[in-house]
Amino acid sequence: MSLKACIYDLDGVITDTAKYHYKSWKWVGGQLDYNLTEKQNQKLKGVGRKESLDKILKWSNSRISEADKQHLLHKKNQMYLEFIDTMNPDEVFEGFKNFNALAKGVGLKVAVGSSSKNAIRIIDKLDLVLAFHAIVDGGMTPNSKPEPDIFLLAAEKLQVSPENCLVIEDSQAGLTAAKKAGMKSVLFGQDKGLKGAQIQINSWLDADLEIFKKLY
Ligand code: B16
Ligand code: MG
Repeated sequence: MSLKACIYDLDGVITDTAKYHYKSWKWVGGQLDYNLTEKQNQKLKGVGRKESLDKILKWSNSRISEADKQHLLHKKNQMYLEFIDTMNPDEVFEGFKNFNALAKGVGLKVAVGSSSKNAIRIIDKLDLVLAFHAIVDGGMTPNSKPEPDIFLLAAEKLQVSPENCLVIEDSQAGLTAAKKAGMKSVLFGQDKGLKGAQIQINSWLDADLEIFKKLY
């Protein structure tokens, strides 16, 4: 078996949008008279928008109508997009572009597999639209992470078998999705206690293609 493709998560792996999600979800919490903590926000990483609101409603013991849910989701996204529209290419994590160029240079396919329905807008703000062979976002599959749909569609678009794909992820939802897709994974970032990855790297400056290849 050999490594043929890298599938990158977006939020938390290519750039940091968690801080923008947090500010927007915190506003939603406020509407429910609930103080959402940063620790709870961590648990929303990689989780789809609707599913994230469901978690906040549960944590806050809130019961609201379907119409109010839709209203909060709409407002949250409007607020989030205002932050996204201020983003620029300097917000790409250091070392990512080098790693991606190296991977493509040795013939690997590369894709983004994100739960975010705003993924293409973010990738455009980062000026990375042409950096990938495929982009799969949360609007393209019936199920979001932790289900495997997003990564399986990315592999299909790349025409690479799942067992030859390596997922780079920062969230438990994403690592679980990779495992369910039959793909190996790298945990990106400094979080401890997440399960399912073969190895962990702190940043793109630690990413070593030779070590990734040895996983196969
Ligand atoms: P949106 P990823 C995920 O993106 C985020 O980590 C998660 O916090 C967010 O709720 C989800 O996208 C949905 O995002 O509201 O923009 O559709 O990490 O899978 O790239
Ligand atoms: Mg992520």
